[in-house]
Amino acid sequence: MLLLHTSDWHIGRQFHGISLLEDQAIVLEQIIAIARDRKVDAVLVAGDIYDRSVPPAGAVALLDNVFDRICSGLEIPVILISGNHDGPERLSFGSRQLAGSGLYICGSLADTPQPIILEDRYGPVAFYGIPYTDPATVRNLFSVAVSTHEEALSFILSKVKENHTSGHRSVVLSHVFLDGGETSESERPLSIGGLDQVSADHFSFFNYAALGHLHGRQHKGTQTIRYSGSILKYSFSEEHHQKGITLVDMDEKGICSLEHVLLTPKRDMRVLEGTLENLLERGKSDLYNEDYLLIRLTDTHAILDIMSKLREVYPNVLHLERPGLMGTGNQPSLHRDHLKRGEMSMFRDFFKQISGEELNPEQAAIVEETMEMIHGEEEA
Ligand SMILES: [Mn+2]
Repeated sequence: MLLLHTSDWHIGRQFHGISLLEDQAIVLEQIIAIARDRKVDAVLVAGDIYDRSVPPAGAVALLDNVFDRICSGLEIPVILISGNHDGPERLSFGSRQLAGSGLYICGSLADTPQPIILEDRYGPVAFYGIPYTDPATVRNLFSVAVSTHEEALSFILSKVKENHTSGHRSVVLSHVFLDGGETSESERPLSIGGLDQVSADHFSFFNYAALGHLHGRQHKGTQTIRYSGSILKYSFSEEHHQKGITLVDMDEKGICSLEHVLLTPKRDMRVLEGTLENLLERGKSDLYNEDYLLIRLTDTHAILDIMSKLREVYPNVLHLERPGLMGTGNQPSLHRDHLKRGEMSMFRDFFKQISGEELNPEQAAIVEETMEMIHGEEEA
């Protein structure tokens, strides 16, 4: 049986005020093509389908189209669980009806986890979709004393294991933070205070664990306890990630061989560093000038209207850092005296850019006097 494992779609996400819907549609189109070309038997989406519990209309329309193309168009079943960004009840709408047409939505936690059974030529494979849940929900639903994610997961999986028909191959979908997992800046913590991590050992019962939550592709414990990673970079900290999906080929005995297939975004996310002059020059011949950029400007003097200058060559500059601004290299100091020393030279730069001339001694004296007056008032 060939499975396509993906997670963390975050459809409808905004990044620095820009909608990523078009970028998401492009990589989802690639996922549909992989499912078709590789003739996969099921598509597994391990949570964070949407970016918010109440997603924008465009995000719902995109997801509806993607599932229609996979389930009806290609006749490939889809199994998905909710993540910590999803609203479980809304995501579950119509799920009992949809299961009949091959769209299996595990949105809310059920009291008895029932497997979804898919068959290949060797027999049945049991899929267990565990929607994201917090300890309080498990405590209330089952009247059981659990206070950490570890205890909650352990309890739920013990029920799964009780219900499992021995001899059946099995796959679990779960949206969790595994102990020692590598994080990025785009995951929202599952809880405050560090009681959100769970041990990878819980999943060794299954032939494959399709995990979601961490946005970097990785595995823990064994190769088959695995995060596929998100479909796009959702923070500049993921600059060096290679986003894609994982193909899982499961044999008669449940042994899995894995393959990572890369997705190609329309616009990549990159960090560029240099002086303004240098970057403007580079931008002219940069084939990927529409990428989403964080720019770290190393110039040490004040420059007017940097963003619009940069956007003439790099239209999607989203964030600007100026580590060299205060003349302290990479460590901008916010010390008050330092700021005072720096602001006179900043003013000289500013004046020169506006008037085209150097500040003369009389003008400089007026500016210095004014600044002292301002700081005197601040300190009074
Ligand atoms: Mn996520």
